[in-house]
Parts: sequence; C-alpha cells; structure tokens
Amino acid sequence: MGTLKPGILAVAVAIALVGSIIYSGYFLGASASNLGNSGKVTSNATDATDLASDGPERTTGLNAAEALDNATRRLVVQQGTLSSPGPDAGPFQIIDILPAREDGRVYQGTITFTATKPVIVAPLLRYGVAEELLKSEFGDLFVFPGGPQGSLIAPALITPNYGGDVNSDIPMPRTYSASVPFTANGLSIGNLEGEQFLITYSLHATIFRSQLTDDVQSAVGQPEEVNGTKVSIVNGSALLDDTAYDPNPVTIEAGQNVTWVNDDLDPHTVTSGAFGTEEAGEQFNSGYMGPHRTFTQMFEEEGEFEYYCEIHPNMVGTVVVEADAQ
Ligand SMILES: [Cu+2]
Repeated sequence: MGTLKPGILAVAVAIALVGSIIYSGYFLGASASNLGNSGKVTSNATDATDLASDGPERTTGLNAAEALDNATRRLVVQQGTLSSPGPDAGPFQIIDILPAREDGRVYQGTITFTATKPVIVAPLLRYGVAEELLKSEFGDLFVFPGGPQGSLIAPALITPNYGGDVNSDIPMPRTYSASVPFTANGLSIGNLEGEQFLITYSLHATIFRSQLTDDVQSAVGQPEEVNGTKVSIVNGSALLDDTAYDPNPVTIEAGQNVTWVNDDLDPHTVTSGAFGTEEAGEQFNSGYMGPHRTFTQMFEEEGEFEYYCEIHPNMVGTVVVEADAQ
C-alpha cells in the first residue's frame, strides 16, 4: 500500500514567489504616512460626484504609460507559494498578498489557500478616522499606518473555520485550507502567534473605485485625562528602542502616577518587565493602546521598573520611583 512519506510535500514546495512582497515591516510602522491635522470626518462628496459620472478612472498624477497600465490591470489573478518572513519578523508572521492600494480603490475577489499553520486572513480596510479622539466606550479598532491617501488601516482579522484533519487512510501533513471572499484596499495573511508558515494560494480580484462614507460624530469625545507625570509614546516609536518612550527614564516619587499617552499612529502597549520573561506584564499592562489613548499607573514602592511594548518589543523604558520627599 502506498504511503506518502511525511515531509515530502513540505520539502518539495518550490518557493515560486509570484510578485511576493514579504512585508516584515507590517506592524513595525515602517510607513512614512503622515496624517497631518486634516482628519475631519465628513462624507466625501467629491468622490460621490466622481462616481456618479461613471467616466474613466481618474488618472491625476499618472503619466500616460501608467494610466494605460492602470486601465488594463483591473482584473488581478495571482497564484503562488509564499513563506512568512521568518524569525526576525517580530511577534507576528505576516505576508502581504495585495499591498494596501494608495489610490483608495478596493479589490473585490476571493482567495483560496492551503497553509502549514492556522493563519488569519486580513483584508486591509481604510480607516478614515485620523485625528479624532473617540470615546473609549465605543471601543478601539486595531489600526496601523499605511492606508490609502494617508489614512490608517483597520485590518479585518478573519479566522476561517479550518475544521479537523482531512479524513484519509494515507497519512498526510495537517494543512489549513479555506476560501475567503473579500472586498478591501489590500489583503494580508498572517499568524499572530508568530509561527512561521508556508502558504500556497490563488486569488482573483477586480478593482473598483469606492464611495467614502465616514461618519463617527456620535463617537467623538474629549481628550483623555493626563493625571500623572506624562510619558509620551513618540511618533514613529515602533522603530525606536530606548527613545520610544519620552522621557526615559521617567522619575517620580512613591505614590505618584505615570500617564503614558500614545502620540503615535501605531498601536502600542506599556507592559511591565522585560520581553520574554516570566514576570512580563505581571505588575501592569496597558493592553492595546490605539492612537491618542492613555494609560495611567500608580507606583507605591521605590525602585526601578522596566517596561516594554508587546507589539514592538524593541521599545523599552524605565520608571524610577524615589522615596516620597515629604
Ligand atoms: Cu509599540
């Protein structure tokens, strides 16, 4: 009886990179997007008008060759086998299948894949709320920079139902297969546990112009309170280490608060201890902090307290607590 040697499938995988961009900088905030101060929330009447005309796609800023290319590339068909970025990628293993489109158009299609580990499918959605301060009771979306036209991206994080092992008399490697429809500005596949994986996929998608409908008036609130010594999580901090938190170290007296304010567009955390240690997060942990969010922690005891960011463990800081002066 024919047994399949385990591992043969895995070894035989040719890494045929079909225009693959392994986007290791994904959650590292490598994007240089700058939202400025123009993040007003309005529905975009200009685009609506443009759509209504049903005319040719806008080609502003494109030369003739690019315009032609753009016009002939409205249907995307891709397939290939990709590997996730590898051990240096940080806490997540992410492959950028379709980079988020700068022009704001959306892909509408389906990806079918089989992977060596359970992966999430992340359609990349433009998040139009840039500089607004939102009431926390509405909740936070997971966002990071790099969306179309200077916006943020709020990725949908879809976990397909992979079911159990395939029923077969022949021993086969466990695989994780699914077919997922999507409408989004881009598409990534990832393992958020940091497990490296291989994926073979095919996708087809058509590119459409979208109509913008941002309206979050009811969720816009006041700035959150800083009721302790302020430490800023500085702009671009994902790429910094001991200058990511400012000031660092921060010195307070026993019994006082420190309030961290995320002045960056990337999400961050303020997590006690050192990355990868048993005690990490035991003393305090802000959890996910979106842009503009604050986290306040009181320190009762003297000492030096290390902390770091769980999303970007390169970001580290120290709180120095001195004896109460009185
Ligand atoms: Cu961070």
